[in-house]
Amino acid sequence: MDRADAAVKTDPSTIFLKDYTPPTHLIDTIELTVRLNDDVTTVSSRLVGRRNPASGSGPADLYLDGEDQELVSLTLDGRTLEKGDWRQKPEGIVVPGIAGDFTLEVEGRIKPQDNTRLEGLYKAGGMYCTQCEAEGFRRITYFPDRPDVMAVYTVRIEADKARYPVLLSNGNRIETGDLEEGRHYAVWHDPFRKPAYLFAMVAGDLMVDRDSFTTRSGREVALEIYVEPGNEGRTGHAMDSLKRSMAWDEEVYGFEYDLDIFMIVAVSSFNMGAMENKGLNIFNDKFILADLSTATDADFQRIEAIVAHEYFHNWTGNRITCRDWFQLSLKEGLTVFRDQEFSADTHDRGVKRVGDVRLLRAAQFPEDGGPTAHPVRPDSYIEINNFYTVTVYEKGAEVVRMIHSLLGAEAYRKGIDLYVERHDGQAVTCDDFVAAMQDASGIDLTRFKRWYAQAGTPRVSADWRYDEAARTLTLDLAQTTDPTPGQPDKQPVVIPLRTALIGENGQRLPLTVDGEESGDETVLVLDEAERRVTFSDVPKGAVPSLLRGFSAPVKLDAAWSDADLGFLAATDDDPFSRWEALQTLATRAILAMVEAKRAGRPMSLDAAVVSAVRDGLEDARLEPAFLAELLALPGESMLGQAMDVWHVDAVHEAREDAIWTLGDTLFDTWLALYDRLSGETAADDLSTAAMGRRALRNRALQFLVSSGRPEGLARAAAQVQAAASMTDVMSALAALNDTDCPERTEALQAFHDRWQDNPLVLDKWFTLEASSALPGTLDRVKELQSHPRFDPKNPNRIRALVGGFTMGNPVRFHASDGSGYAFLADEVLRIDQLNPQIASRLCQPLVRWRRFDGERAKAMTGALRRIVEQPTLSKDVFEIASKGLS
Ligand code: 0A1
Ligand code: ZN
Repeated sequence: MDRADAAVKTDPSTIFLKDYTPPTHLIDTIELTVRLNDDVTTVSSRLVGRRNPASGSGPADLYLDGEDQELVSLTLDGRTLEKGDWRQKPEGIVVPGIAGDFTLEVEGRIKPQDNTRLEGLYKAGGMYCTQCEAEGFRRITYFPDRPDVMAVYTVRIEADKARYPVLLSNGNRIETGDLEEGRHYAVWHDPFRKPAYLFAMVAGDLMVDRDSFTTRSGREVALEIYVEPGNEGRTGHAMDSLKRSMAWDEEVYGFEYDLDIFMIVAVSSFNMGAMENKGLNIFNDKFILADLSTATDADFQRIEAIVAHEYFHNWTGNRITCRDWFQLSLKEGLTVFRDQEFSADTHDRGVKRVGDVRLLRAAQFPEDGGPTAHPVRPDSYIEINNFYTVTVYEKGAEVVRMIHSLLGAEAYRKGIDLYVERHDGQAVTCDDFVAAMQDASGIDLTRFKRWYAQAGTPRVSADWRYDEAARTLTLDLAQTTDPTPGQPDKQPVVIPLRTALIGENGQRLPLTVDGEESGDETVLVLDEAERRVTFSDVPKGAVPSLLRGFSAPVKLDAAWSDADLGFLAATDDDPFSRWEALQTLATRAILAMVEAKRAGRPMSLDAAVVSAVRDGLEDARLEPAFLAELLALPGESMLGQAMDVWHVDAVHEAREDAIWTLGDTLFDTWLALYDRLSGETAADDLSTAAMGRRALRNRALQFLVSSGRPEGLARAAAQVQAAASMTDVMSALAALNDTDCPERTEALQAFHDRWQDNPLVLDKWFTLEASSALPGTLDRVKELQSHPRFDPKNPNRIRALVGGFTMGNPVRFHASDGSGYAFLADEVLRIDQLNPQIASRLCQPLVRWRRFDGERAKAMTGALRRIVEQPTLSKDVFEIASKGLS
């Protein structure tokens, strides 16, 4: 077998958007036969294609991508091709001189059982499954593996009947039957043209949960969720989420499902969250399996959001797909925006927005300010798998959200309708999407499109003056964006700033903006470097509420005094802005403590924060879920981002001290709140309101434990023991996790013993162990790598233990002796040999070295250098580590 080992890539080439050319040939149909065997799996395909008129006429080379397989034979229009009739390329083959219609038959052999990269066809547990996005199909058979080649698929799967009774692929099952030697087959036909990345197949001994959904036009769709034996009975929440997603998409977007069957398969080894293959979504089982005893409220909500996301791709991604991978945000930004809105409509809109902004700031802002910064539509890549990023997904969603704000809901919906009318069945670009929005609304989005092309997080400054005599408030806005790699000069972007003025009594004031009456809330558009806005007839004491709802993905530096922030934290009716005011106040106070600590002065938390927290606790109007968010202090990495240099230890200590102060000063209030809510929340109530009460109760518990008083520890230990729900158990364990006490040790051990046979729950335990701020955690992580239930190849296990340490434990990962960095480099190099995608993601924390002091920066770059110097590095890790050093 000529296995081109995927690893050796010392000088990987860069692919540029500007080099895009249409495919030379189109493939209309593919008939694929996969014969699964324990040793060698054979794959035969029959492609019926033609010359692409958009690319030219006359003879042209047909390029077929192919990797990590043995090519057995090639037949063109019935004639077997000999060696000289085609050329081998490093990552594919070329069949020259194809001018018109053609039929190409390809025979190959693969070994899915040896596929540790989890791209293409592989074995997960006892089943076969596929992952073809972005470029996995080429690991199954030779094919023009690019999203603008869309074909109709007919797929025949053959396998041993006893071991693989279930055989699935996209579309409709059109034939089944038995074969000799205990084997059987199934044939599937998908009537919709699709790119190869949406192909999927599964073979296994699986349990199925069946239901159905009647579409608004009255068609009945069979719904099936497949899991491995032992996991049946844990798919109810996913099924319910699916049905609600289908109804929401009809109602809000007018999108109806288009096949007669929709299937989901949950697999135990998966590189990402899930995959939207046409009619056959494949999921990381972590995002399907849930029941009351094993899943937290956060798990339930995440499952719901991911099920919705993948389902929503049926229209935004599958019916209309991407022309090339630079356009990835066309489907991902839009689909994330859609799933965010689904969750907001389903639960609490304000809480959802706060959570989304938290993620954007914690993960996307650092990416946008670091060496791997790239635009929502990147210009170049070495390995496309590295571009499934928070920028493409989450910032991409913010870009769609801004279009929604600028156009308004009605014109946005018209834009969507026009987009579908123009492009259904096509592979298109972000420009096509924006053009539909522009044409449907009549709003010029030319300048807006800079959001797709320009990397970096814009900084917006806002300053204002009040003229008491004239009763005017003059607001000065300005924007800048720092240079990012390859983009030294930045242009102004179009920033919608949702704005209100809050009067002394806490009410929104009527607005007159530059002489025009504008209701009591307006969207100010900042599309130049600077803009001045004058509000007239403004009473004394009014405070501007800016960037309401986080209306643009920017860093706002506004001239609020601490008193203004305290006022907004107590009164602002926009949930995001209210939360933000308290966050900003707390950030200022904790950073002042960091300064004090570094200067050798005693630290003390500003009393303004204590009283803002007390005000929040006393505000009976607030929903518990929102209050739980309001009372959470900014995390360590957020605080680190607010500093020129992230002083890891001082930030950790200052934050701990701030939490202790709040826990201690307001102890009686927390205790009363905790005890009151304990009586009010049934553990099996999964309503949004009950989840909110649990969140608030567990926030109170966190402060109680942090106070260090025995009543706090006792309540946490009792909560673990009561084991009423996984949410309560996990919250109590998390509250205990940084305290060196017998309660912690006993609780963790008991949790381990109870759940050691459930891999997904045991992952929670691995993460708790890895994210403890106690000294000795790194040694514990290394010890746990030999735990009998730790599978060093399984992405979920790696993310739980190694990722739990490197991403979830700043104070130990960034130990000043560099031990955390050395550990990560070893892990990246180990995992890269097996699974480059996972290794490359794991490597990310090291590229942020510029944020740290000289000693740490040196140790981080040393670790990166050790990685880059490894001769058999994958393209994936090479791209990230080398950009990290540049
Ligand atoms: N399209 C999927 C995510 C996904 C992307 C890449 C994968 O393998 C490299 C797998 C899944 C989504 O947005 O959910
Ligand atoms: Zn997606």
